Amino acid sequence: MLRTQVAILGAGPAGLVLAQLLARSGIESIVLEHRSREYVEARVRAGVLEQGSVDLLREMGVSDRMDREGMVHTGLELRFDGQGHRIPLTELSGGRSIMVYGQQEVVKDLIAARLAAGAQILFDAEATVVRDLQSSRPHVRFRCNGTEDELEADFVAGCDGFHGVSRTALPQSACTVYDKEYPYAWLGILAAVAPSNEELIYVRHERGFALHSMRSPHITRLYLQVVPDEDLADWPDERIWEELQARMATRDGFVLESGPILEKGITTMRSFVVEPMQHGRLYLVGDAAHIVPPTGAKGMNLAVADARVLASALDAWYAKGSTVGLEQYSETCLRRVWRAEHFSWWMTTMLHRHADEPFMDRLGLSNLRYVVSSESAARTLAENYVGLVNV
Ligand code: RFL
Ligand code: PHB
Repeated sequence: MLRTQVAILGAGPAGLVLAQLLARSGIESIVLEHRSREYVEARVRAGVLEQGSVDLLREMGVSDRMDREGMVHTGLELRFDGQGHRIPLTELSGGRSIMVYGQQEVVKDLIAARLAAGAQILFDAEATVVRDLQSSRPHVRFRCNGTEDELEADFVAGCDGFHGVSRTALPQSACTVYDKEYPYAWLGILAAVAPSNEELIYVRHERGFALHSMRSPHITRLYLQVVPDEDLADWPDERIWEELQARMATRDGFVLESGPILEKGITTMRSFVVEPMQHGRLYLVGDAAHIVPPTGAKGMNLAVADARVLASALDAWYAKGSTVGLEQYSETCLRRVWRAEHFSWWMTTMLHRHADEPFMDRLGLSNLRYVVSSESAARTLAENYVGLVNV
């Protein structure tokens, strides 16, 4: 049996940011991660950090590589009817910006920082049961290298993502789930080619949504709207490039550079929130408690924001015995979560094609026209996209 102050399930952005913040307050934790270190460091996911997440990574002392290799963006493009419209994010949000830096790079930097400080991250360790949540000594059972073991802690942080085990420990009678599925998915690729534009391009097209993003001056990240049960086998590389070319084309001859595809995958889309995000001494953090469709680039940022709130509440508990922060954890996080839920739903429905619901298509187009022609509508997009300070 292992013992620590805070048991953290999951070494994604939520678990790792929490572990790093706790360590800075002198609070010990052990992270249990189901997958191998290689696996979590290679998993391609989000790419956009809000200003607040960037500031926090700097405060936490893990920003050296991000500041060297990350790309600060002050605007993005909305493209429809074959024409691009730039939204000057920084100008419209009082000087705030976003950083384009891969989630797996954030994860690598945080793992390196924790391990260099001698912290314990147990990889290939799958949590199977979380119990005794109403006692002052909650336990986590886990399986590591074929053997069963147990971790005892003062608190358990469920940072194990949407498919993790911790949310299942919430009794159904004590929580409410809000869930919405979308009739589309994203086919995402990573290509060894320089980005074709300096900024992100969100495209609405008759054939479906497309997104141009990037990871470095040599690597482009691109997405296409597809159907949820799309078979990747039906998408040879040439078809992907043809579809991207068709959707991204502009009247003035935009050129999308193509190159070798390094990685491809399909992501389904959903909106999901469980309330409250806490039960006894278990606190859910990040995707374990909520999911947004990726069109607003909010998932990783919400995980980081939750971790910050929980770290500060635990710090107050250990330093002063104060329970106020812990009691308010769920309510505090949910305010930001619901703002991001709305923004992500709004961006998603505005930019995707709704094959079976032409009414939604018309609304989306009208909304886009409004955003690119009204400064207040564009400001609404900008301040949500770079991340609101107060929610
Ligand atoms: P994670 O990253 O899923 O980490 C959870 C970790 O827990 C482990 N785990 C377990 N460990 C121990 N025991 C168990 N029983 C366990 N079960 C699971 C898992 O192996 C994993 O390592 O959740 P976290 O930390 O809450 O972070 C959330 C983010 O990963 C997620 O919200 C974002 O990736 C979403 N997202 C985006 N977010 C943004 O902020 N900006 C973006 O631009 C953005 N783009 C995206 C995205 C997600 C995407 N996909 C693939 C869903 C683009 C895509 C395509
Ligand atoms: C990405 O770069 O992976 C990315 C960017 C913006 C999004 C989603 C994903 O909205």
